[in-house]
Amino acid sequence: MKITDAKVIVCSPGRNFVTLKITTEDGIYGLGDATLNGRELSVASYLSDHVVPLLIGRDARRIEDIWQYFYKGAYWRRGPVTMSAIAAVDVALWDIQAKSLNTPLYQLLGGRSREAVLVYGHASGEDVEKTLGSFGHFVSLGYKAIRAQCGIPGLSSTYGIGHGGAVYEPAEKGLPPENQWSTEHYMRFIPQLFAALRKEFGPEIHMLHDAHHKLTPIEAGRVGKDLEPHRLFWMEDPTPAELQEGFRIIRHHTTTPIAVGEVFNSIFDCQHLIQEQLVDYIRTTVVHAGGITHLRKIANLAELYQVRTGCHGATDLSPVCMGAALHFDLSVHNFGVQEYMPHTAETDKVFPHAYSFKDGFMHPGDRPGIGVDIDEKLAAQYPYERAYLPVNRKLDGTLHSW
Ligand code: EZ4
Ligand code: CO
Repeated sequence: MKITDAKVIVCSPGRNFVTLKITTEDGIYGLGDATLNGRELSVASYLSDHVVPLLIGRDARRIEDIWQYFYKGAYWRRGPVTMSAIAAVDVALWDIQAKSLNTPLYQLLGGRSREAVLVYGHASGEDVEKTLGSFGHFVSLGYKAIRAQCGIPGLSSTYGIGHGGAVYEPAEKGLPPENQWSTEHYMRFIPQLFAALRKEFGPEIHMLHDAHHKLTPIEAGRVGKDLEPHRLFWMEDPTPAELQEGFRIIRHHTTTPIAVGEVFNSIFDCQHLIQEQLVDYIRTTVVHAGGITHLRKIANLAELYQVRTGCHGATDLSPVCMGAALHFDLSVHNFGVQEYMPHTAETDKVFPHAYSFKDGFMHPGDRPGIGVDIDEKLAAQYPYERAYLPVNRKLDGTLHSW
């Protein structure tokens, strides 16, 4: 089944997405997400300038071989741009393979390991009261797992907080906004937030929190310890993970479960974290970690060490990625939870999809392939708009992780 065409579609139905569409000689096509938030055009160029010319004429069924061809063949390995481009090719090929066999993708990945996929939603607010309100809204929608982020008293703005009741959007149009940070303010406040949430919502609902790489290992150990009475499902990205051994310090101080990996792009980024059992959940995702092919290898390594998956799933991962992730989640044995932020109505229209949400769980649907399509005519009405993630500065102006 020869590949006859491949094209990169950049569109911005509310936010930017990069999509690869691969077509074969018999007319079957597949889609892959290649969106790298805030650096979208670099992957679009990597694909159209350097990958597409090498795809034409190849046998679309040779998914593993094509993966290795682009990974080893480029000489320059890994990195978010390369791995997102390879992921887009990989997912498009899995989509084609499943469509050609007239089956939903999960059937090719070992079949269902569960009935449906537990997802967590994003509650946030400028203060405790608003965050409680937002959390309650997600409870009323049926969510069984909810992440809570809150504005910090004394800081003018914090990443991940929706304003005026709206959900937050990762990346804003124009140049990067700047937020304020103080670890001391945060550490004093965050246990109070979760005490209030537990008091209001009881012991059963899963509560998650994202520290977004802002702490040192020993600070993270302290936060984890202070949060222990509130039994979090996980504390995410407690410290930047370039320093994998830093997680050992966190482990020495707290039993709060740790999740990490949304910025990782290969198995080598998490090898020690997994093998030394320094984390509980690995958050690598389809689009940024080399597609279904590479993500399965990460999950298989994690399974040996009782580390579960918890794929990133914010709105900057397109519906194409969400669809692929749900097939992966449904099939992989050591699944933990899937992040889910619904896309806007505009985005959903550009990417019609078979996946659905019900009562806190999602299902990829049973359409052949990944079950996500693109309306190219509609996509063309939403041209690319420059947008960036924010930066973060400490109160004295020093640049900090966000
Ligand atoms: O910052 O998706 O867990 N979710 C997150 C997101 C990420 C963005 C990055 O593009 O941390 O808000
Ligand atoms: Co995160």
